[in-house]
Amino acid sequence: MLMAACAVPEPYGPVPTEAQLSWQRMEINMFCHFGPNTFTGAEWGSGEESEEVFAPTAIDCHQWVDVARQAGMGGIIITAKHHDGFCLWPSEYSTHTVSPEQDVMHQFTDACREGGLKAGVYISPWDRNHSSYGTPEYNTVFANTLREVHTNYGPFFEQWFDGACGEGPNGKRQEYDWPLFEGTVLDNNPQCVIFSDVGPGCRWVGNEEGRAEETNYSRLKLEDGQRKTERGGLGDIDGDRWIPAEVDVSIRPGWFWHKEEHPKTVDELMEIYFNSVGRNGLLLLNVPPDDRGLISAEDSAVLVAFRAERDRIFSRDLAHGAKAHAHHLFRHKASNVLDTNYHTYWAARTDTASLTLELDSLTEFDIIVLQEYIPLGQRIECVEIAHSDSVAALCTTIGYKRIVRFDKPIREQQLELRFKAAAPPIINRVALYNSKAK
Ligand code: FUL
Repeated sequence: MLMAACAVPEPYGPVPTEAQLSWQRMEINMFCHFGPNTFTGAEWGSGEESEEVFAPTAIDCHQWVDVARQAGMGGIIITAKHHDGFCLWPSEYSTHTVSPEQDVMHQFTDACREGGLKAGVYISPWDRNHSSYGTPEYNTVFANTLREVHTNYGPFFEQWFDGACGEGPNGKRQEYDWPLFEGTVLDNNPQCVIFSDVGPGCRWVGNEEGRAEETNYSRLKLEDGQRKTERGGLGDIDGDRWIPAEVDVSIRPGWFWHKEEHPKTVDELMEIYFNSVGRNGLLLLNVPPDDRGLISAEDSAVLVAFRAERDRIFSRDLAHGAKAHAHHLFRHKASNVLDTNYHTYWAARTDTASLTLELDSLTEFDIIVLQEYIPLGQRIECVEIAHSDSVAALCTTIGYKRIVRFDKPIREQQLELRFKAAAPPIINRVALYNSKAK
């Protein structure tokens, strides 16, 4: 029999669907920009490139999957069609495509399935090649294209809709029929998380630099499908839909591979990690395959080192073996924040509530990881981190995950976390790390 104290608390506000929750828990995925631009040096192809331009000499999507797995990523999103309109599969709805023998989407989705990674797809509505672009007919063409990709190569964990809307071959812009596009994806693939500037599955964080804001609500307020307030990556405190932020950024200066460009350093990638995953965002890191159709040795070496650096810091939780006490009435006990079971949590009874961690011995740490149990909503608006006579106030959000860094390491045996929230806090994880430890 379940004790009353163990009953699941009421959710607060909108909550993620199961698909959104598994998506958020992936934390880091790979983006692969690949197409004619890989061979021409362009970032936005004109749509007039000859199909023969696309000629990878040694394409191997299994290699992409191996690199992504080694980098600790759970999924890969491929640009099946970028703004130049070139389709990486032999589409019935376009003449600007690979040959049937070259079907990259087939190879890509097979490699993901075989390697145990989730496959996602970017299909640009902006099309600089298609003759119907800029006319109402194009919306039907694009919906057919979506159906074709999702039924022949799906299921996909994410559909990436680029917000770009430029001119087509006849100089006209298209009025996109978003409800038709979204409906087509979801009819064929109900679990697919749809990315766009405003969701419905997840939203653009508002920049391409790899940075969410410190305050980042996973809620949005929309009116007629449009954002009510323009607040970049912040989300909306009073949002009525669960639309979390995705942080897309490229490992290189461009989105496509260019011979003369080089990847970011491990330190730059770590900064991006802290500013994305560490600020309640999902990191979508673009790693563009080269003109052979392979991820370059330079990029994979940085990715492996990036993974090793995360493992070095986060493999030893210094709060392991500590005791946690709640100071106020609670519904689920405080010690649940210390285990690694995602679905156990400390649930307070009051909007302002605190807990103390008592560590085994004096411990030096410079990172605190906090996680709210988002299946019951996002609640925290402020947390104070108090120890000895110092209090660091963090009047921002936590959400799925917040990684707080301290410039100077803290050496303490006891630590108090005081939360202020819109509804009683529900925290499923508190962990401490020392980034300087060997
Ligand atoms: C942008 C596009 O215009 C870029 O080429 C790239 O695909 C990026 C991810 O999204 O809107």
